[in-house]
Amino acid sequence: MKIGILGCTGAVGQQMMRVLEERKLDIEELRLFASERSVGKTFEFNGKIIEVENMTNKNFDGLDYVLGALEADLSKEIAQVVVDAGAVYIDNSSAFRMNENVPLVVPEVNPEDCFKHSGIIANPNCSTIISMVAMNGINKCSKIEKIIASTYQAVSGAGVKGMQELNAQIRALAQGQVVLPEVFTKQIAYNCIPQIGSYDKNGYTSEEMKMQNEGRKILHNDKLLVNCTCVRVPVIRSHSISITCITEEKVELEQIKKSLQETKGIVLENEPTPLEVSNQDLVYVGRLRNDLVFENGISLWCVGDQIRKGAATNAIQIIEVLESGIQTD
Ligand code: 11C
Repeated sequence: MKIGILGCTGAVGQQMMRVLEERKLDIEELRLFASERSVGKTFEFNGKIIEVENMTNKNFDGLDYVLGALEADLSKEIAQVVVDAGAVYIDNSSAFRMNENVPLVVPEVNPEDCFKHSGIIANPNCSTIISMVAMNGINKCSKIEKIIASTYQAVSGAGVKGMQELNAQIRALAQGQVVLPEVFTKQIAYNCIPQIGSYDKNGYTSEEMKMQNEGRKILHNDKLLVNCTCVRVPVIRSHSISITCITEEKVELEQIKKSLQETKGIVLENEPTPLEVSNQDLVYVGRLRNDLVFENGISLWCVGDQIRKGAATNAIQIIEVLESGIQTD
């Protein structure tokens, strides 16, 4: 395979390189692309030194897959050029997620959708990926009708600059200095910020609405209702989500536990924390219990590494599904 990475210098782009190495994909050539200021930088991949190319030259000829780790507006500009060059474009941004002819895939949940692409496949939002891996185990027992979720999102969701801001604020505060927020709207060190994304007319943010809009597409359930509150927390790189889901029929907790244990990509552990779960590709599910308010409600806590399963690994698993050629539906 010949693979390209767009936005190779960012947190997700860098992680894509490492995951490609770890999962031992059969790669004949890897090409790295970034904006002009990174041209000429080098990175080691599988023991070889690769020089970063200028993305704006738009030379993608000969590539089989291009992984996009760009902001949505840049991704929109470049996607068609990638597709016209003959590559399948796997985009981590929100640019194409809700387009009808773009599959939105979590490989543990809806791998069959990968094969319905017309050149572009989208990676879902990171909290949505992690939540849907967990929801999949329950949805198999009885259709999930409603989800009430609160996210505890790491600063890695805002990229390298987000992680730098948290570390810099902790250091500055330890020295008694005043800190001014740049990446986040308020001080993130020793704090929680109940806003991620821009506000919609309904009072929810763009990030919160992704859980419903993208969740409907991934679970193939247009009627799914989601009430989500997204919160930025001073954690470096794994997102946690507290979820109550309401199923069509009453399902015994033991049956749900068994289904989660048998579901791909999940580890059941009572109190998983973001620190413990970081640097892994699995979604940890804990605090599984019957909800006290809704008769068919199940409550749980799930955690996953945002840069890996919430972004880079998910995109590379999509390549693995396409290469396996196995359509499960
Ligand atoms: C965050 N989840 O933690 C966001 C970043 O939909 O791809 C990724 C936004 C997205 O800030």
